[in-house]
Amino acid sequence: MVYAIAPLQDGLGFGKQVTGLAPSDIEDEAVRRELRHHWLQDGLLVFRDSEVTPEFQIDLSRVFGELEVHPIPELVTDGTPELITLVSDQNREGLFEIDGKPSIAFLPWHSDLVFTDRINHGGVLTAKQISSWGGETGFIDQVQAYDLLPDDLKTEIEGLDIVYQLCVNPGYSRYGTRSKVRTLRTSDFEKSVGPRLDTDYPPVVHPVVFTQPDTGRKVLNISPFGALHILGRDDEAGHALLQRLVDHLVSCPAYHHSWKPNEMLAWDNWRMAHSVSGAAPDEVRIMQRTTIMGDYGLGRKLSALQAVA
Ligand SMILES: O=C(O)CCC(=O)C(=O)O
Ligand SMILES: [Fe+2]
Repeated sequence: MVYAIAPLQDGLGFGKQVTGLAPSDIEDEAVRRELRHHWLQDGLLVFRDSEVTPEFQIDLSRVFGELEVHPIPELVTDGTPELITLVSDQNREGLFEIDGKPSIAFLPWHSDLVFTDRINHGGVLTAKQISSWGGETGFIDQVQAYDLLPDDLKTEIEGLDIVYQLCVNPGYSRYGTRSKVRTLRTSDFEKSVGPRLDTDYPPVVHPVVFTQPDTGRKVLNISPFGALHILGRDDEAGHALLQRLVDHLVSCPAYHHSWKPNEMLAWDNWRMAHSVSGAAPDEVRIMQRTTIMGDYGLGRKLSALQAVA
């Protein structure tokens, strides 16, 4: 079977689906170039009807760049450091009530590694165990979000930065979600990582707007989950502005991926905000992801800025 590339969804404005890609296809440099082109141009690639194995997932990830080991050791997979494993299991990980409904897996809109000063360029995600309901992975295009901003906001946010810190519970993030989140069971992740947040994951700063090096397009570079405040504007007006930007971002066109077997998702993390909807609490959902290295060069540690000031 020859693989095929098509738009992901009519009228969406981002994303491609790639059907029937085989491991042998990515030995060809022309295929690798084509995939890289769409990854950068379209932001999100949905691979369907591929024979998914960890080896193929890792080899496919290397089409887009070198891989790095994720900076949170709790997530790194034993024996396969190229992969993180994200387990949602109410007996080990968090159980939440989202707007009154018990759920696992819920993750607010975010960019990966925004809590470090070097945001990775992307990831390739697979589902090891799928939920019978929920657990959809959502995507919003931040290039489109920038283009859709009113002109006055485009002017107002030029040159602004946002302070971020790793957030270990969706209910703690001021800008994570408008849903009402109640923790029914504290996750093992929160218990393990929470106490060493300030030592291992101190606050960092990223610009609100960044220009994609490969295309010259501007990106509304906001990760609601983990955002603390606009740098130097931790006041009512600053929070109102950030809330307005977050409200705009999450109202932009979104794609919600409902997982089936033999699928992989690849996204450009410098441009695609993503989220996970709450899933069936009495089941176990397991995902695995690679972390594709890169540095857009604009992140800084807050302590470094304060030392200069
Ligand atoms: O579990 C998912 O569907 C996505 C989790 C996520 O945010 C990620 O892999 O970066
Ligand atoms: Fe993520």
